[in-house]
Amino acid sequence: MHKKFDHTNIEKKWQESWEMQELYKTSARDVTKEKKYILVEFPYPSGNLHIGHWFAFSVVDIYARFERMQGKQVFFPIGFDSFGLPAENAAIKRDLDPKKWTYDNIAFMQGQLRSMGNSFAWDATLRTSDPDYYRFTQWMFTEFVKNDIAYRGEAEVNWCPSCNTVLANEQVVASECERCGAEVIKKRMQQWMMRITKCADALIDDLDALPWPNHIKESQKNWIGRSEGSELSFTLSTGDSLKVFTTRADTLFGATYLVMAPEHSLLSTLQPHITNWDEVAVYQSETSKKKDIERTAEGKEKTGVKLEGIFATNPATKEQIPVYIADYVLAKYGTGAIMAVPAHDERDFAFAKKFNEKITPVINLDPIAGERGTAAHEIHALLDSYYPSEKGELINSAEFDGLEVAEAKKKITETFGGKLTKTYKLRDWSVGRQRYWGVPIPIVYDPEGNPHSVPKEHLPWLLPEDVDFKPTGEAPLAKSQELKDRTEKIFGKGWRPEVETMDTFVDSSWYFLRYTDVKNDTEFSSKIAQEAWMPIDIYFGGAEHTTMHLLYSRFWQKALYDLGHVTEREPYRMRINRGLVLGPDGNKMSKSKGNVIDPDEQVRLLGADTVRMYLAFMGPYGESSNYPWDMGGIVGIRRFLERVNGLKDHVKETEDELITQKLHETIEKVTAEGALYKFNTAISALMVYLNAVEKSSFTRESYQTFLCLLAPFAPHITEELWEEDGQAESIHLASWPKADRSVLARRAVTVAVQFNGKTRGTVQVPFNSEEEVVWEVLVQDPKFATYTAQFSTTKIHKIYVPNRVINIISEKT
Ligand code: ANZ
Repeated sequence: MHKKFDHTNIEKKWQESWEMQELYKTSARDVTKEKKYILVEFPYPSGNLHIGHWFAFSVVDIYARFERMQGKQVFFPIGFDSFGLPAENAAIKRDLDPKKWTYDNIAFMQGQLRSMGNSFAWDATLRTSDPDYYRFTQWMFTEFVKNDIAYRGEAEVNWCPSCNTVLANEQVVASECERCGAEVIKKRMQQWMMRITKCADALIDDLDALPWPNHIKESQKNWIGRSEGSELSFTLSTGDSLKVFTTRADTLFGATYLVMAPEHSLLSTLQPHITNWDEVAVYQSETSKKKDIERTAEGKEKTGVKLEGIFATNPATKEQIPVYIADYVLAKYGTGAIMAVPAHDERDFAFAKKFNEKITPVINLDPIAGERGTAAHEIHALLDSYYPSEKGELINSAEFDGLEVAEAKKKITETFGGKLTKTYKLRDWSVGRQRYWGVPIPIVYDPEGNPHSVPKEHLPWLLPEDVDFKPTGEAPLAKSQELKDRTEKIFGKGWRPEVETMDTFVDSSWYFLRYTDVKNDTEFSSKIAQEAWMPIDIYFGGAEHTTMHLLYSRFWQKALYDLGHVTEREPYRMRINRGLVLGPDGNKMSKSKGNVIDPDEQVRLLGADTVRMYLAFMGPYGESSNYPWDMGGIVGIRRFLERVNGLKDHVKETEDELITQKLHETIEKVTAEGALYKFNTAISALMVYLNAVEKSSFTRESYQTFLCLLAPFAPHITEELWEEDGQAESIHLASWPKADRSVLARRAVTVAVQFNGKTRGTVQVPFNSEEEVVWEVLVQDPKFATYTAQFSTTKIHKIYVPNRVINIISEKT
């Protein structure tokens, strides 16, 4: 029976009650229980929770409650990633104070977060823009400076020549500055950097021990892009030596020309010898406007300039070969120069075709030629394509002919004085920003211009407030008189402060450590607190953070670990990515499309229980699929809860055996599916059970069990019904129901009956029956009489799949 309920009052009542009872407060670690540190990526205080936040937080709360009822000691904190550019942009646009804007938003969003009815440990909350948080961010930075993990070095940045400022990648829209529309150029500048590349191997190798989904590990590995190969040197006609990076040293005899990145630093040395420098300079300037992705796009028309007046010598063939610059070779990868092997590399092949360079196959083309090494050139002409050659034997390679690729890589590298190396796509992380609303980099410069860390006793090194942060091309902190005076007062005349702030990815690189010990004002987190809670048992987040945030924070943890400040080498034991909630039209929600679902409105109309349960019902969590919002679907969930609200009318002294069996099946299913984050199928199981009970009746004990199973999904209404049932203690402190194996064993199952592969009906037999039992039942069933009668004359055999199907096959005589 449907029974309406007043969700607004019920939800408010219980949210207040839970808070009063401090139900979800983090207690001291109880070692008799297994710990479960459940982390969700904390929100940026944009001002309003959208449906994606609900999807991120309330569905994970189902999991947190589920684990808690199963006897784990759950730690489920939430905070705010509250530094960042949007505050500054909003401030510029509307002439507001970014701090006020941020903290007002936080206050508002905290109210919205509470309306979810989540079991967050609010006592452990934090905001990364609070001085007592960022003083530790600054302290870590100074530790990293001391240990050469943070350093000042040159890096290529996006530069807006009109705003005179460095831009983050997100601020470059189609090669233009997001603010002013000017064309963005690449520029090399002195920057504060983090030596993440030093950890590249550990960041890849330590993934092996983690049970993360493979696709997440793979995208991290691809981002780091480790490649094992060789460095080989070529002597140029000028006497200079040019180093190339290759993963295919075995193809050295096929290297018919060299290509340097247009930005290669050796070019300025070679300039006096290059007779077509004008052409080179034009090409260099064109290249500087292009992004790496454009330069290396597959199938892109190859361009380049031959360096006239110089040549190189192939150390293996002793041939004189030309040298080019071309944008398909990137300055920042490997050595910024390559040996081109057009016979076996697709890009080199396309380039050689266009510039008419020689193509010499050096790997056996056997599979096509039929005979080793024959007519390689002709085959090439026929194929009109490069020939991929990961495996095979060498040809046209003098004494190396006949060697396998793998062996030849080593031998050729050794013979020609090269060395085996690894190279990575990952670059060091530049962390300085010419922005206002961020952590001030705790560095001061002495009168000679040398950087010094701000000592611990002066931390937090406060963000000055007398700053005009409107973009003028200068870092906003440079305009603070207070910061200048403060620096001179503490350090002496002529000292000046660093005026850059840190990238916000720094703030989110260690927040999970702080949660474990937020009130500690001498350390960022004590070893005791870390030993109690770290590592994070499961980290839920958006698929878009698989690379940057996830990698930066793993690096930060490793850097702290190497300095002895943390107990774990890896912060996250498990990682699950979620997808997106799409608009009802199946498109990404956006104001311009008018397809945005406002969670506050849904909560007002249908209640938080309905909204969270609907989000969980949309599809399996953690498969990073995207699900469209369905109004009919959410109303269906509300109806389900109204039926739950009327369920006690079905409570009787006794219940049918089948209902009992169904309950234990449901317990089993909800428990198993919930553990795999498949909350949608867990909810289906609860629905199936409800349907069965509504047609029959059940005992009070079964009613209570059902409420417990539903409690993580719909925490408010179940609590209300639990109280109505006369329970004194919160349902969320109840233990998770256990399926009774003996009941399950009694359960009847339906087995399909087939004769010669055709289904002719079904039989009911006890769960896990032996073949003989099924056979006994079916021969006694009159509906199969016409089939079984035939078997007295033919030989038969049976194929039986327990609980599913029995197939009786008659053998032809
Ligand atoms: C000769 C060769 C022959 C190559 C062959 C490949 C196939 P991964 O695996 O992605 O690391 N390369 C090296 N440095 C480069 C740069 N800065 N910009 C563009 N390309 C570069 O790729 C390594 C291969 O990419 C290297 O091996 C080199 O081409 C090219 F049959 O050298 B190879």
